[in-house]
Amino acid sequence: MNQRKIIIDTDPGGDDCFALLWLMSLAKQGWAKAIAVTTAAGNVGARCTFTNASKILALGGFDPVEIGRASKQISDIAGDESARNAALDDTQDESARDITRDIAQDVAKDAAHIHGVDGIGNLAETLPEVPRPFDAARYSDDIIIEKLDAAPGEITLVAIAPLTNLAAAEAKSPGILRKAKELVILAGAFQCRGNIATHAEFNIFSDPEAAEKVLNSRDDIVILPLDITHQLVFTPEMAESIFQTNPDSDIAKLIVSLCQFMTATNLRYRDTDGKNGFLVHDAATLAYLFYPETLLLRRARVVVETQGRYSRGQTLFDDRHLPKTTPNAWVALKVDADNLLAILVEDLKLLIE
Ligand SMILES: [Ca+2]
Repeated sequence: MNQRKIIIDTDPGGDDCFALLWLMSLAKQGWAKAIAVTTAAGNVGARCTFTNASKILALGGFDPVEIGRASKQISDIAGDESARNAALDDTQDESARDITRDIAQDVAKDAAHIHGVDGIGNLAETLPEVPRPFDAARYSDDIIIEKLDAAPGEITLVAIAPLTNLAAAEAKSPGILRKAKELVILAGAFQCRGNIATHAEFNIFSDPEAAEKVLNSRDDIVILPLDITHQLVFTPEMAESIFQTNPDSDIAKLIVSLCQFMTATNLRYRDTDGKNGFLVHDAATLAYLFYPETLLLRRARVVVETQGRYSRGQTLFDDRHLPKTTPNAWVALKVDADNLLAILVEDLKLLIE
């Protein structure tokens, strides 16, 4: 069997957890091999995303996989305790006034209002402690550089977080991202509303300069944008059907509880157009790699706005009818959401049975 080798760059994050669980299922089935998990600050601070990734991997028995911590310049800012405490203060107050303020504000420092203060629905404390110290972990950019250098053209890099680590790797080692077999990213909003600013998607908005650097790194980047992930509503019924496969499984219990939490916040923030469920954005990257029949993509020159007062973080197509020598991406604009979600459910059942 031809196993696809994967480094996944992630900021767990409720939907990140579902992507990690899906990856572990595909690995268990023999289709994928996790080379490393590199964490970034994003949905919550660097320490939380690192700890969450550690706990999720341990649940699936993937303890030996190396996990990187957010590259230095970000962990110094977003991972510090005062930032985390500030997020805690914000999200514990659920008054209507604060919710309205959060929805209306142009700039959010993280996405704890969607994912919980700890990033995974306030469930981190219910998961077993993992003896993997944050301070002893290598930085994510260093891991990306080492792994891609050691096996050029062999490893698929999947990025489902702000692109800080990838940009840091490219800055330290120019050309390194071209050594990935493929670069698949969850990013952008093209012909739909944004989810953090009017036209910006969270991962791009969190670090537009990093996104720009990554978009300029190669000419075949695969982008899964909000345009298709807005349709990926994972429902409590789906979680329940997975749970029934093996009610004793800790992963099954996590899936139900996390789905319950994420569904509540997604409804509160009107992310699902009123549908009862939550958006499993990050899972779309694995659908592209392992079930490409669920997606339609177009070739494009994609640019990112790094300056605008209202449009910072917006991704745009250059659709002028002028000769282009520099298309840089394939962008998914259509998805067979029913089938993608059904496949995800069945694969998660295989993980826990
Ligand atoms: Ca993510």
